[in-house]
Amino acid sequence: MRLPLQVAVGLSISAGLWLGALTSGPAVATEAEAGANDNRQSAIAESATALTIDIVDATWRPEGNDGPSLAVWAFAVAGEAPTIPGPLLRRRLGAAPVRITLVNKVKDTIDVHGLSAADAPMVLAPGASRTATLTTQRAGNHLYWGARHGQPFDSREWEEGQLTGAVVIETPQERLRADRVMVVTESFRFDSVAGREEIASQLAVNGRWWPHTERLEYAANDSVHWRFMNGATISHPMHLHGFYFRVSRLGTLVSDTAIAAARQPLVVTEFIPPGNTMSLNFKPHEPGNWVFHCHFAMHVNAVSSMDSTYRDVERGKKYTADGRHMGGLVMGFHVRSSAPSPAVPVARSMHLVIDRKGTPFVHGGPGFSFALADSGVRDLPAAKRRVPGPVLLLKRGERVAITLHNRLPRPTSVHWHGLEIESFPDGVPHVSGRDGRLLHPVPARDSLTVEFTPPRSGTFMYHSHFSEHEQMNGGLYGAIIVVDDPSKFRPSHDHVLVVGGGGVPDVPLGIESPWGLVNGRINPPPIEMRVGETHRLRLASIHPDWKILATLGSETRAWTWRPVAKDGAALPLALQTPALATWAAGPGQTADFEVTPTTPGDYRLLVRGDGSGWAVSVPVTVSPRR
Ligand SMILES: [Cu+2]
Repeated sequence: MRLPLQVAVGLSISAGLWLGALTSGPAVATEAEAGANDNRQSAIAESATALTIDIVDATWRPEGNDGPSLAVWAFAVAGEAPTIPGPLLRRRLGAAPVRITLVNKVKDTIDVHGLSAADAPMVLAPGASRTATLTTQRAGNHLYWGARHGQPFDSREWEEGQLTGAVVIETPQERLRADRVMVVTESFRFDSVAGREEIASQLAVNGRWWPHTERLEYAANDSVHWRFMNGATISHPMHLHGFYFRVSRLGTLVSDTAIAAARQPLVVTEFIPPGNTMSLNFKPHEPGNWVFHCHFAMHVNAVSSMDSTYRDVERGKKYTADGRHMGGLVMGFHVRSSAPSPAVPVARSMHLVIDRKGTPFVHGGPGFSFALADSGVRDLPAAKRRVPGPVLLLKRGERVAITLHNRLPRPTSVHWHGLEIESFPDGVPHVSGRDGRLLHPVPARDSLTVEFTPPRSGTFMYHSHFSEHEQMNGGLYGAIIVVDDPSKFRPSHDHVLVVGGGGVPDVPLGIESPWGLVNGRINPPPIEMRVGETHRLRLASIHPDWKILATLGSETRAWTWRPVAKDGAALPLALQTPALATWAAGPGQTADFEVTPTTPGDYRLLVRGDGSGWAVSVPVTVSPRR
């Protein structure tokens, strides 16, 4: 049996010191310490036409020298230390092809994919070497990866999870602008803990686990270009705080497609399946500290770490305010500016009480709730303490001060998801803020007032950004609707549907909640529509564990609707074309659709967690024309 987790004892190695000596000598090397690869430097020199890469046993410390030391396989440029992810293979479009020789120095037969134009992988028996030609005729991003012989990409488990590297073929235009390449990797297996099978996982971005990931630095209004590659066997809905981004390329393991500018929506979350890639661009106009992270709660907490101390905290659902409430698939960046934040007068004050849910969930168990109160702190009746939180109807351009009254016996924090606001109120404890003034969690039975001005009308969300797997499954989520004129908001024709968690599950670590709700219900009341009248559906996907699939229509036939907005921003006109009424979304995404029913009758909006076993059917009743 393999022992993937090895704790190094009495061995002190500087993370910056690469042990080149270990890679020379015998064909089967001793374990070398893998360095984190920040993907700034191509492993292929400009004039080179050949490169040799070894597959080696390695130890890896994604959480720095004090964190666990993991035994994995890794790629290494011959004569150098291995890196995680593997060496960046970056070339100019049309540059001379490169002969890549792979040498297998581990004891298993390894298939390597993604380096050769041939359909078949390079099969490397122990000690064997193979050569492929990396061509540069097509621009884009893709992964090269290794696996035990015969294993597909998404069955890779522990050792081979880190046999992953990026191939970038850049266009002349792309070459002129600085960009960053981020590669997500994961080692994965099942562990038996106290008789329960739980998932053991180590996630990383460029070889590091938050808070050890690199902090990027930008000036306000820099043009930011990232290439994001998902080398894990699981999907990641990647969410950017504070700013919209545009996706200019989307790729898979075998292809990459540029997206025309007219078809690039503004988004705050993009769902990236295993093996897929994207190029994204944005201009961070607002100074301060920000994060770009996966919106699956378990990918940003201790479930994604092999640090046993931290995992034990997660098992016990115990949280501290020491900043380790968040870990894993998170990149942080800082936007600097010498301009002070302008003081803007507050036009409206709101009081949001955070308390226990008034009644247990239908499926069992207690929860948490948001509720609006007229003023000040108060104990609200059970009937007001519901899930999801109330729709916060805000006016575009109007500064609002929201006082969070935390009545829970534990800290919390609230993120205003999708709103382009200042850093401090953004809600990430110990991170949000600027110039040394950092946001902290709202302590138990304490309060905090944040203020911001929503600059754009649309559909947004608010949710806990602290201990999210527990607090978001427990009910701390809701919708924000920003409109130009709140007096003209018509709930009769403007329907808000929030898909979220339905209770904190008692499941083994790494196992998703079995419950999902629409507007807090497993049996929501009907949406009333009328033939010939246009209704707007505002769908918000905020279940911390599940991608959702929604379909509007009859049992056998989906309607046609018109997508009008994504993540709160109006879609480009080229994308506002009638489409089959289906929506697939990871957590952290919203979408607005317009629909004009043509035939009276009983229909439904069916919402299910993809692969989850739960589904909620929202009845849709269409009355005849007035
Ligand atoms: Cu994720």
